[in-house]
Order: sequence, then C-alpha cells, then structure tokens
Amino acid sequence: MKLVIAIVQDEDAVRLVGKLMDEGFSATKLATTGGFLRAGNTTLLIGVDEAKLEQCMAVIEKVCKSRKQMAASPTSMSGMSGAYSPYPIEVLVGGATVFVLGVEQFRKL
Ligand code: 2BA
Repeated sequence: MKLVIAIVQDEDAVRLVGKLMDEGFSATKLATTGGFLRAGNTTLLIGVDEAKLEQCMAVIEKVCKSRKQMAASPTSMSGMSGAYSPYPIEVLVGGATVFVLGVEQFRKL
C-alpha cells in the first residue's frame, strides 16, 4: 500500500474528492496553508493499493489545474531584515504537489 499526500488548490479540492470517491478511493481532506504564499490550500491523504496508484495519479492530474496568482511579496528583501518589497509578484501555483510514501502497516481497529 502507498500513502499519497496531495497538496492542491482549494478551488480544485471539492471536485477532486468527488472524483476520487466516484472511482472508489478513500481520502482525508485537511485544510492547510502554503508556506510561501501563506494562503489556504488543501492537503489530501489517500491510502491506495499499489496497483491503483497510477489511476489515483491520473485523477489528480486530470482535475487539478495550474493557476497564476498575484501575491504581495511575502519574502523580505535580501540584506534588509523586516523590509518587504512593495511590488506584487506573480507565481504559477501548480496543479498538485504530490508525495508518495510506502506504508508499513494499514489497520482499521
Ligand atoms: P506555497 O508554499 O504557498 O507556494 C505557492 C507557489 O509559490 C508555489 O507553487 C511556487 O510556484 C511558488 N513558490 C513557492 N516557494 C517559492 C520560493 N521559495 N520562491 C519563489 N516561488 C516560490 P507550487 O510549487 O505548485 O506549490 C504549491 C503548494 O504546494 C505550496 O504552497 C506548498 O503548500 C506545497 N508545496 C510545494 N512544494 C512543497 C515541498 N517541497 N514540500 C512541502 N510542500 C510543498
């Protein structure tokens, strides 16, 4: 078994959970915050049999879209501790950031 940790945009999360359920996956949805933009995103924990891993990835890839976001620069200017750039920056937020971990044990007690 594998544990898929998928960080996705809030805009895609509801639809993604729906599609995963439709295809027989189980998922847990966590409200999370990106460290760079400090904006909300969604992290899904999805336990999958190895044989269904690629099917799960395909669902994530199909649903989650990259989007450009303008953000007030959250990083301090180099060498000027506490001073922030006044200019907004454009970042491309990915469709999904996905980690796949091996699961040593899976039990429902
Ligand atoms: P955030 O940390 O809020 O990052 C949002 C977007 O800002 C990123 O999109 C990337 O385009 C940009 N970005 C992030 N760090 C940057 C930096 N140091 N300098 C310049 N631009 C930067 P994604 O890469 O698609 O990431 C979307 C979200 O996925 C992230 O939100 C974070 O919550 C998570 N994430 C991405 N990579 C990760 C990693 N290696 N470990 C843990 N979480 C990660």
